[in-house]
Amino acid sequence: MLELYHSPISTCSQKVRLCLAEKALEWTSRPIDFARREHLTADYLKLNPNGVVPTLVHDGQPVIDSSVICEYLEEIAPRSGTALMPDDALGRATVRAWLRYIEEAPTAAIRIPSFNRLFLHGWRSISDDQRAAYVAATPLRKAHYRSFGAEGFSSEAERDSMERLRQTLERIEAAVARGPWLAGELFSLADICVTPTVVRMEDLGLAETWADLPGVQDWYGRIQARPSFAEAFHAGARVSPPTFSLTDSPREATHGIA
Ligand SMILES: N[C@@H](CCC(=O)N[C@@H](CS)C(=O)NCC(=O)O)C(=O)O
Repeated sequence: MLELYHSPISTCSQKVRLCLAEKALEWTSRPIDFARREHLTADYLKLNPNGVVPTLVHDGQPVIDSSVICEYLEEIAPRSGTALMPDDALGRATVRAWLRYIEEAPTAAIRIPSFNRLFLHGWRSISDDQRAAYVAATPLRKAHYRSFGAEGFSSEAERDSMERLRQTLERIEAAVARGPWLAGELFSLADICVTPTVVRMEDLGLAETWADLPGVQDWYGRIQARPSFAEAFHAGARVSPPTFSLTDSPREATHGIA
């Protein structure tokens, strides 16, 4: 039995939902409501001490970290649905190198424009004490929320993020020219794990970043045409800034953390 603790708009959750759909695996949804701080309860922290989503629970055993979960799903069900890892060691190393890069560069970078454009209003509308309480409660993201502050991330941080996101797109462009997928002939976990970042860029109005990259456009079109895309990005999983109006209550306004 597979259970996924996740949130619709969380990019890390979207990676795992794409993977589950490609692997054609049955799973039970355990939605986590950030606004209710369900990711920071004692019970959830027992499953995931980092206080983040997603968490997969397989026959009662938790598996954390989205890329690790994706590799795990491929390992437990190699012959179910789409094969997402190459057969040869070099091919698998290529995919894993992409996964490390995706975590270090685009997945971290997209948080800056996401937070500034989607969550700043909500974060600002709560009191200093409430913000401090959140920082105290989050096991993994204290520094992140401290630098978010009440003013959001700086323009330098935005610039650095856009530089890393552009680099990612240029690497995709180069890879799919040889491809047709990131790691070669096989659609793999590398394609899956970078997709939510590209979707989020589009949702934030940043699609111009790949206007001069035809290979990225073609690759993204092929990804969107896969049935897994509609499953993972179901209704309510896409965002459009501003997500929250000025009349939202702080509770609603802090709903999405992704
Ligand atoms: N390395 C983790 C990161 C997970 C992560 O950052 N999740 C975000 C949503 S995409 C989260 O739960 N954030 C909670 C918070 O910011 O307090 C993974 O890939 O699973």
